[in-house]
Amino acid sequence: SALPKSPQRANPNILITGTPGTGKTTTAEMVALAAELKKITVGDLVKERKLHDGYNDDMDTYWLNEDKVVDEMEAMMADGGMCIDFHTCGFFPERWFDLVVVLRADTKKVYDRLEARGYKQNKISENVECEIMQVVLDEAHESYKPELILELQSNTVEDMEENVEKIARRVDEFRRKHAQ
Ligand code: DAT
Repeated sequence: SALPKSPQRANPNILITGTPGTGKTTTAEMVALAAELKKITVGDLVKERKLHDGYNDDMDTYWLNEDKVVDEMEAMMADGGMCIDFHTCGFFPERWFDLVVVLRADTKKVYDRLEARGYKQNKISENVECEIMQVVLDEAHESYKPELILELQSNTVEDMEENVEKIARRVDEFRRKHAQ
């Protein structure tokens, strides 16, 4: 099987990453339901528990405090069974994850989804460029072993359904492999 052995947990931890607008939150919700995992949207956690160093008005986003995020999440990740989503992935400890999904979408899809979300023009442009330059995919490859990474297209509802099935199968595979 493609998943490496992590004998310390019976349930896998999954990271769903990608440029904003690629469908992380929606996909993570569906995966959590389909595979009975607990979901954390890291962006919400950052806001709720103030794991940031204030607000960046230019970019309409919080200045992430990576150390605070890792400290806060360490205990949550220890037992496995978590499905988390975030738009950046390089600062998480590699040992946390059994699967790292990088969602990709066409430029126009990213643009339209972020415009519909009411993002400012500079924030839309930055994210569209990030997707074109495959910044998150490169970051994933710098931070995680290749066999952990699954790059998936997320342009249509059919893509999303297929992606959820694919990820749920990997969860099943992991559970079978790590069953006592
Ligand atoms: P993210 O968490 O990556 O920012 P999201 O899950 O909030 O993305 O999705 C942004 C919007 O785009 C939301 O209205 C759902 C829609 N969307 C995402 N992925 C899609 C897909 N594969 N097909 C159709 N719509 C999608």
